[in-house]
Amino acid sequence: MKKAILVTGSNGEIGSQLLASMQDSPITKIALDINESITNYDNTIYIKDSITNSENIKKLFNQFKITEVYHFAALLSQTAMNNPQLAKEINEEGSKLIIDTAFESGSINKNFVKFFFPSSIAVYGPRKLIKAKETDIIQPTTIYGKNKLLIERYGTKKHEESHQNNAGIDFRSIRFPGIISPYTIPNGGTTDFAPQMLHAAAVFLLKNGEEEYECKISADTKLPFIGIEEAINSIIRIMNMEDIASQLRSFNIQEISLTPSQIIDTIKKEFPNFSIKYNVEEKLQSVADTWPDSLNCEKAKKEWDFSTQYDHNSFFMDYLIPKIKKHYERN
Ligand code: AKB
Repeated sequence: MKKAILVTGSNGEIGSQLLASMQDSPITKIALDINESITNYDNTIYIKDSITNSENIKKLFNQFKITEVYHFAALLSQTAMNNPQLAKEINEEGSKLIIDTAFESGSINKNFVKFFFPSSIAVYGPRKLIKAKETDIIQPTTIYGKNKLLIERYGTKKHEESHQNNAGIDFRSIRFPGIISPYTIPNGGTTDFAPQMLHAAAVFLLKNGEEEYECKISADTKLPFIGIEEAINSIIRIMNMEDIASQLRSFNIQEISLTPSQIIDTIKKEFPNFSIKYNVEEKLQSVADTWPDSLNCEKAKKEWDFSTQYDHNSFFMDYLIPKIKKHYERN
């Protein structure tokens, strides 16, 4: 049976960047997404389907010896809030189906399928924590946060069962903060304001776009963020570890914590005529007020060598702004 890596949500912000990072690898990638593929890489089989299609998911694991799963298919926080039943189907039932099928495949083949699950800072709440630890009290207030916490716990339980049986899955997870990519503009998330502001400023300057961005989160709301490159590097690093001898399976990472006012102050250094107006939306603000303003990343540093390289200024001046300018000059 041919070895393969399964990437669900392969058209999404993280999935598409991970697939791009693997494009030169000779191993077969199976790129599964509900939408038509946006790329055409070698050694990649594109499948347009839902992760809830159990017959086809099981068929994939029977046709290929899937050694690694990167499971990104999900509804983000705001989309989940507006579609709670669909969020339960995709974020919970769909994720359990992928985990169970990987577990069965590993058990039959008497090996461990490495399983990556992107969790989120949404698992925290109801108070806004500072330097939140993985072991802090977590009572998520959003559908999305509850979905993510349930799958963290389910994956950890199947991981423990696998290691008792010496076959099944090796579950690894990162609690992602907001992600800022110079290449894509997310929607449906609570932290989207940060990348949206940056892209709006670049489009205003380079493509005669709107000179003002409407920010729906209050100016002083601090949240943790990470650049897409470090997010992908961290996924690769945690999955390349031969073993992670830790009962903890979901780890905090971040590069920087930012408020909308800090972002605009930094952006204006490069895009001086760009401005934002605040029109706070309660349903976004009420979520942001329950998510931590920063994360303690010591466990990730200790267990799988997570590291960061930027401070507030260099995150923008040395990384985001040069890359976003090149992105819009090219496109
Ligand atoms: C969201 O805002 O929903 C996501 C997340 C932090 O999980 N970006």
